[in-house]
Amino acid sequence: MYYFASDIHLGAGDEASARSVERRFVAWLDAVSRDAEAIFLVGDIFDFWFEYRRVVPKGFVRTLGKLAELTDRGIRVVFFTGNHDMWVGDYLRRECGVEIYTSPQLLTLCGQRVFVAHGDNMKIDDQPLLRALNATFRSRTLRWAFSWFLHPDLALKFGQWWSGKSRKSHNRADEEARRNGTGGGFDASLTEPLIAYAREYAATHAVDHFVFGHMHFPRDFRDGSLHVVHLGCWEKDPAYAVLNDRGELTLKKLES
Ligand SMILES: [Mn+2]
Repeated sequence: MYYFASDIHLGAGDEASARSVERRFVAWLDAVSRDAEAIFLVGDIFDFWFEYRRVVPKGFVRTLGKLAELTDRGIRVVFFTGNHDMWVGDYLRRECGVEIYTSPQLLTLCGQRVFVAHGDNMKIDDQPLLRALNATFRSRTLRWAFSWFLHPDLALKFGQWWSGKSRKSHNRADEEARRNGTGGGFDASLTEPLIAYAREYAATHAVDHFVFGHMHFPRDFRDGSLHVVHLGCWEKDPAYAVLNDRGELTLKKLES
């Protein structure tokens, strides 16, 4: 069996809620490890991660320990970077044994062609500000400057503030929209650009399933031969996907 989860946003919110999300995630890792050949973590596992050559962020010990235990047992853990944790270095690979991808991948699993991507930086041609921000955050020079000239406490403080700010503004938009009865800020329409991306990609490539994170809205979309699964955000709508030996990919919600 192959499992997929994204947007755990470990470390987000106050200490108590961050800890409860982490416990839940670790319990899930434990549960699926019984029959998992591989576990795919599809981005934004950490709400903020920035790694120096010899310094990593405090916290997350339950998660890191569990990941190390799983890979020691021979279970593959594949980590895709998201927009909140794109700045991983070699620590997770060396210490926890995870494989790291920084770009979308088309994989063959159980005889199925599965396209896996976090989903940020796709279909954003009409959003120049977001494109500029993405380019800035992906800049190697900036990352290098950050890690040589910025004290880790300051870098982490800035990063946590930035991550919290973007999450809060999303949540606020969501609440306002719900109050005004105009639907949620997080709703199915958010997933449309990635479905459009998948449709275009599938026109020129053989793909059986697409798996995306990022949109914080769990959705299992089928249209003819197009199958797109959007994973949920664990703070709000914890969900995961599983690919079984018959090649069927299913979205499952976690009971709260
Ligand atoms: Mn996210």
